[in-house]
Amino acid sequence: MKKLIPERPNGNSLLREWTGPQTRDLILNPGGFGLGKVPERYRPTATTQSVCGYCSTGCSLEVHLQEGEGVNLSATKEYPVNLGMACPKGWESLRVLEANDRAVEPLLRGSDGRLRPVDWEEAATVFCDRFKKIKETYGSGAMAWLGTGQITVEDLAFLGALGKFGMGFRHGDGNTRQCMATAVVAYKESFGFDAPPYTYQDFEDSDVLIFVGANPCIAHPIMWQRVMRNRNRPEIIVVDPRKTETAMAATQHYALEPKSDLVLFYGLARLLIENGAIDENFIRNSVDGFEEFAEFVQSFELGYVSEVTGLGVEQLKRFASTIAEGRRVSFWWTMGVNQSHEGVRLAQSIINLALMTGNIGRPGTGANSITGQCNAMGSRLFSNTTGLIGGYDFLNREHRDKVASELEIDVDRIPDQNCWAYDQIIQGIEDGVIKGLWVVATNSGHSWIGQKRFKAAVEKLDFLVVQDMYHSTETAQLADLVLPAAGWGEREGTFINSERRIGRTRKVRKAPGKALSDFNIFRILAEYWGCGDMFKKWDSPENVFRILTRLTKGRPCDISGITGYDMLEERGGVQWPYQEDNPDQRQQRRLFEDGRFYHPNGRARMIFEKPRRLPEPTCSAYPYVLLTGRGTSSQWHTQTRTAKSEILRKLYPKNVYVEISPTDAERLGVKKGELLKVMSRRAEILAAAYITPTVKSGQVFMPMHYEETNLLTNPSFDSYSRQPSYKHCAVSVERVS
Ligand SMILES: Nc1nc2c(c(=O)[nH]1)N[C@H]1C(S)=C(S)[C@@H](COP(=O)(O)OP(=O)(O)OC[C@H]3O[C@@H](n4cnc5c(=O)[nH]c(N)nc54)[C@H](O)[C@@H]3O)O[C@H]1N2
Ligand SMILES: Nc1nc2c(c(=O)[nH]1)N[C@H]1C(S)=C(S)[C@@H](COP(=O)(O)OP(=O)(O)OC[C@H]3O[C@@H](n4cnc5c(=O)[nH]c(N)nc54)[C@H](O)[C@@H]3O)O[C@H]1N2
Ligand code: SF4
Ligand SMILES: [Mo]
Repeated sequence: MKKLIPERPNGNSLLREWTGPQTRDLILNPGGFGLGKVPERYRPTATTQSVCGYCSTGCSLEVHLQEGEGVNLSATKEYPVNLGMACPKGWESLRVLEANDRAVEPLLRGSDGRLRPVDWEEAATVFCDRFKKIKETYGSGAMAWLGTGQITVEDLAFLGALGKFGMGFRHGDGNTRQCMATAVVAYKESFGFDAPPYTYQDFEDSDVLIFVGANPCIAHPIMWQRVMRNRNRPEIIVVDPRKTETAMAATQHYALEPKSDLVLFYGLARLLIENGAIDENFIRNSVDGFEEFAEFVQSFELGYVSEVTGLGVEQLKRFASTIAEGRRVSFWWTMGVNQSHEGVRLAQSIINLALMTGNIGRPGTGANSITGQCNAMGSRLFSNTTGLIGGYDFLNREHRDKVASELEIDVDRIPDQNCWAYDQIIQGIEDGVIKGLWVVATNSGHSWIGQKRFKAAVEKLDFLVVQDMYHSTETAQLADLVLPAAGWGEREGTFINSERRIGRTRKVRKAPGKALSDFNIFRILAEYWGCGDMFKKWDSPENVFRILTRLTKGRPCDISGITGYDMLEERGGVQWPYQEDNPDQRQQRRLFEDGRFYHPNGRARMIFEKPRRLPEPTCSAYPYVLLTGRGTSSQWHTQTRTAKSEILRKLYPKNVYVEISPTDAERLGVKKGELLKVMSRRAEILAAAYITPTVKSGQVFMPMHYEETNLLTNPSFDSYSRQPSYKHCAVSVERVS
């Protein structure tokens, strides 16, 4: 395979294997054959590359083939993302395809209430008949889908175009609402387009890295390895109520009160302005709204900020002076920010800090939202849910015309309104407005905030279709029709990672039984629906990819210069933008190098607002804050995949646990491993006590990987992005005596 990996500007070849400090347990192959003798039957005869299908880091994996079939994996050394590293989930990607609860044929619920196998013809006929009946009876506003950031760009585009333009679904959203909606809205308002500006090289080039509500040691382990390669002896600051693995590795940890971040960042902004630590030139040339912002933050005096955040005045001063003294300061945020009742303004308060200190558009800087799933970025641009496919706007007539002409469809098929968000879809089901729901590659019955409500709501549907790799998921169990899908490694396409890099993922296995790739499922359904003609050119993932590249022409995410999959492979992936005319050929590119943003006047905007009250503060009946998030680097979300690897299962606790501080444990008289009753206003669950000083007194932490967690969480949302605030609700904790 031809490889073209250019030298980095500093002369270090990306081809050179890295030998610096590393978290060995994260990057060693924990059970593959890399360390021992390779059994005969697994000796590879060829090797190919494929981007990993879990997290948004987007590592490239070397898939070793025997007679065309993937039998083992290692990490690609030459890929600019992971440079020869992978985490346990990546290493175990092939094993989870072999599980015995794979969905191997379509399943239809009969009048006896049981799911029975049917063939694809019957499944497709039932799908179309039932949805068409709903449409005829109640109108297209009664149909919705929930998609994902875990299928390919081509699949997402197909689902979105088929759903809205072909079948006339009015509503479609996805699990990226649970994850990235806040960053999307924040960037759009501040920069004029949803545009994370960085490249992973920035992890290595910074001299100050600030992680807010992010735990990359667990959630993005290979991004963290890139931080470990930084040779500037950087200050690493972590802002997280818990002393996470990342906080332990940091040089400064600010364990603020949960959800006090907005006050903290306004307070820091005030300090920086007061100390003259701002970049006046940059502000003058590139930023709108600074004067108003400077006035607004005046009221965030040190004493007040200290009281709200629980951080000492000296700590606050040290934090501010670290930013002021840094030459290349990068700000990174993930779910501790996005999943908040005021997430959008919080993300923008981080963006404001980067803008006013001129820490954007230069190496090692940026206001950088880290995405979650392998293709969350693809979902943002191409899912045709929140935004019109290709980075366009449903409300803009010119945009609709352009998309219609590029896709060769009648413009009247393109809605001129935005559709409902995830929570509104569920509300719509509760209200009896939505009657048919199609769930693709997400497990809402486990992951949705206030899970009980979701499960009760779907009982009201006339028709629930679940398209998944496994028939055993919490959501598939509720379905009227289960469509068996191929998983990672069983289909072709592309993912877009956190640094906007488009990479190829490949078919190296045949899907089991009658399972089909999502792409082929969409093709079949289009035919049976009677809109196959609209998609006659959508006959292979690569052809769809080419259609999409043309569609983006002229947008900030313009990738019209990418000629096809070969180009992605030859270059170690390509970051957007990559225009047809005179594209920037560098392999590592960041946005805003010229200080120009995407608003019509080319300037960025500082946006701010008074902090809001907590939706559910603690009280005497529910005195603890429940924090939730990722538990280990070996667990993925609702565990439909990772629980199927024997090796991964050894790396994390089987049953649900709750992390509690030694102080609270002692007060309650709780011993390690003892069962605790955790109650919120919505539910009561049992979880084993895990006593640890990493959580503070008055707080408890539960990983999201166990079904119980979202029985407790409180369905509250950011009002601009409608992203759920998963990381804060009030609970009580008791011994089970
Ligand atoms: N192993 C593994 N990796 C994953 C995933 C997985 O399931 N497993 N999922 C992927 C996905 S989709 C995503 S979105 C990412 C998520 O990646 P992260 O966001 O890094 O992970 P989380 O653990 O959800 O949340 C990060 C931190 O936010 C903190 N936090 C909670 N409340 C607050 C607050 O009020 N303020 C601040 N500053 N911090 C707070 C939590 O204590 C937690 O440590 O991970 C991706 N990577
Ligand atoms: N309490 C709490 N809850 C949370 C969070 C939190 O921090 N705390 N985080 C939220 C976040 S950030 C996220 S992203 C969500 C994730 O929530 P989900 O999206 O519900 O989680 P997954 O387990 O990844 O579900 C993906 C589903 O798709 C299936 N699947 C995998 N690959 C394919 C494929 O190629 N095709 C098809 N058709 N199916 C496939 C899997 O088997 C699985 O059932 O959870 C959210 N929920
Ligand atoms: S860090 Fe993410 S992309 Fe890389 S191997 Fe692990 S799960 Fe896959
Ligand atoms: Mo996510």
